[in-house]
Amino acid sequence: MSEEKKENKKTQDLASNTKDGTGKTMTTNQGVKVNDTNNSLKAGERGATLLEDFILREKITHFDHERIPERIVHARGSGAHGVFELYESQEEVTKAGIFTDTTRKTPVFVRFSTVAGNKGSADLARDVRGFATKFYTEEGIFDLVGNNMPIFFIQDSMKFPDLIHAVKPEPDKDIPQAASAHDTFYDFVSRTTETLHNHIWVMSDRAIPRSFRMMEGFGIHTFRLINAEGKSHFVKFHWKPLLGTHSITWDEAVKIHGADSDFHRRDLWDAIDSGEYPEWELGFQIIPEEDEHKFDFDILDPTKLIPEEMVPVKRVGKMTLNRNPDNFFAETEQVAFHPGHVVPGIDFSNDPLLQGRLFSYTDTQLSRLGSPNFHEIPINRPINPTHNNQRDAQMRMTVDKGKTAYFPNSIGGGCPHLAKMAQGGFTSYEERIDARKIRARSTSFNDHYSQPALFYRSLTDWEQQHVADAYTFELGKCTYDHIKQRMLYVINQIDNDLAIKVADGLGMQIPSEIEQPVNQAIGADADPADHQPGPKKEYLKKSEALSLTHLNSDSIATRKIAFLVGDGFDGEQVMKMKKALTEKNAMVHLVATHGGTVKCDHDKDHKVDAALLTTESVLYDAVYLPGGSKSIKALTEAPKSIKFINETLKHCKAFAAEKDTTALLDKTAINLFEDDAAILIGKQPEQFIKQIAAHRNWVRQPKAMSIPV
Ligand code: HDE
Repeated sequence: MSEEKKENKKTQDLASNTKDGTGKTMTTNQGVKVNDTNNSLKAGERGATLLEDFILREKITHFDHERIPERIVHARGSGAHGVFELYESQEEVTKAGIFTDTTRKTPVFVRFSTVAGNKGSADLARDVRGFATKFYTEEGIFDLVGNNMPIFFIQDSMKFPDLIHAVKPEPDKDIPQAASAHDTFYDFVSRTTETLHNHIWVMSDRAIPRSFRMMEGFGIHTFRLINAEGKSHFVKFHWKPLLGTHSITWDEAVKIHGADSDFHRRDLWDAIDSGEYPEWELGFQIIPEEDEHKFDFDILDPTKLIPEEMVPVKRVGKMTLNRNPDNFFAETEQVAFHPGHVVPGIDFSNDPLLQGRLFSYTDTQLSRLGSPNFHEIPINRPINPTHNNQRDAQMRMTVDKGKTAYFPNSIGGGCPHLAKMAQGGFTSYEERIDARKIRARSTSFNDHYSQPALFYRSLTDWEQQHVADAYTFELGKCTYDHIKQRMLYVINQIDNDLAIKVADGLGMQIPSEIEQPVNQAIGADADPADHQPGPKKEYLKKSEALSLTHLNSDSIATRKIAFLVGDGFDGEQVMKMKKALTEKNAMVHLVATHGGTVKCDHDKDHKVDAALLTTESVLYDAVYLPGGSKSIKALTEAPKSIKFINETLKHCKAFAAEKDTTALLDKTAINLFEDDAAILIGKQPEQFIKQIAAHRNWVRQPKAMSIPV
């Protein structure tokens, strides 16, 4: 491990609990050396097993209890360690040490996740991705528990169980797994119009990212930052990936499900393992208190984003993920995040979704991790010392000395003592409140259509097409016509062109009116008329930052490129292209007509990374076809190679081939495309590199859709 990683205070802290059995003798949990772990103790060689066998009992008992309940949402995930470094002090807005002290390297642990599927589901489900970061700061834990989309489905925590019950598998048959394309979800969405903004993001390519490393992250809620003078500013947190934002097509997602259901988890692990550390910059959108009511929407409403054109994102520091966990269960599974874990300098707003979350996250750990002592689990404990009068409970690890577990006390010298605010004691922001206790939704939250419409308008043509296709797919899986009709009605309120495309795809008409009010998520005594979505406003024509094309990167680092070869491939061409790509830190795989080794035209053996039979084009970012007549002949006789190339073309990826490859290319769909910037025949590696960095040539899409693979 590098010196830098060893210096990470959380890594040092975890070391006291890390065990390595290499070179050690096996013992029982009680420390007794084990002589035989293969045979139970029996009454005679062929006799019954004896209850006395404490070695067998311990081994089986531990195994029987290995599982803990999976997370009720975000069950499937992947984690990594890293570090956060601040660019310059943000003391004008916050007194938090991580945001004022530029000399610190704050340890972090991040967990990415899908939301709806269970722990064993596939990575490429169309879904929101969780993006949860635990900062182990000198002043305690700060958790930024966000998602890869800047808004949420609902406005009040009270609706969360309804939302999740609607999207999870239908309770009678427990189907479908990790999929929102079913009746109960759309029954709920079409009646709860506040969901429409997050929902349209889920219909977009944001919901099928190429990699966790290529997604943005958002804290969603408006939080507060508090400076040393006690002044508060509202803030929205953003993570911006330095690799840019990239997605894949739905057709690829469906195929990746079968080809590698661990695609995202493997991608994160492999990148960190090979030293290609993913990086994100942390951004603040700062809103002065006095501007709270300046917007056309309520900044406490978590279904609204603040367009970056209205309040720019200031990048304040960088997070680098540089170490894979040693143990998935101990770290990634047992890590417990909580949006209520804040440190002095950070505080909450009255966002009613955030307020409910502040209850939920400790509560859920009590059933998932089994005890209020979950903060003592190594991955969860802070790097600064903790002292208080909380005591006992299941699995208590700390041995608290002394007679007193109460405050105030004189016997214990009044300890542990309190910290004044000036000494770093946490004090809640003294917000002025003058209100009636009321169970209601603010009418300032009533605009349900303006921002979904802004999002759709801000997308490129091809992104819009993907959204229309996604709605058509999802609603096509619903069985009740009245649900589809309500959905068409509300989509039409967002955007008429979009609704027409979806209606055409479904073979249905857009209803001009529906029998009940659209929004039914109201109290029994409320007047429905007061809670219908307000008129669509257009306070911004477009927000460039909402399109995936907004964050670009020239880097091809960690992109996976397949070199398609058979015996007799042109070794010099392959060496030249491989050198050019790997110098830019791309990963090259020789994909051959068979496994083992494959010969180049100089009769030299090269290790095959994957046989055509065992891999799929969807696992790669681009494909290169070198020459060599024998190799091309072998590939021509392997039908999978034609499918491989056709899929690469269909998914709008960069494809480079040498000139003497026409015997194979003529059997593919390549002749459909003339002057395609990302289809390069006999061109230099530099041009290929440029196209790989661009990720996709989406202008190819309309024609590419006609390739029948
Ligand atoms: Fe969560 N959420 N959530 N959530 N959430 C959980 O906590 C909950 C919400 C998010 O990798 C659970 O430890 C409620 C918004 C992430 O371990 C649970 C409400 C956002 C993760 C829970 C929300 C999130 C969770 C399940 C509405 C984005 C995974 C296991 C009031 C800002 C963290 C657990 C990880 C996990 C409750 C809404 C993000 C049950 C009640 C909004 C990334 O406590």
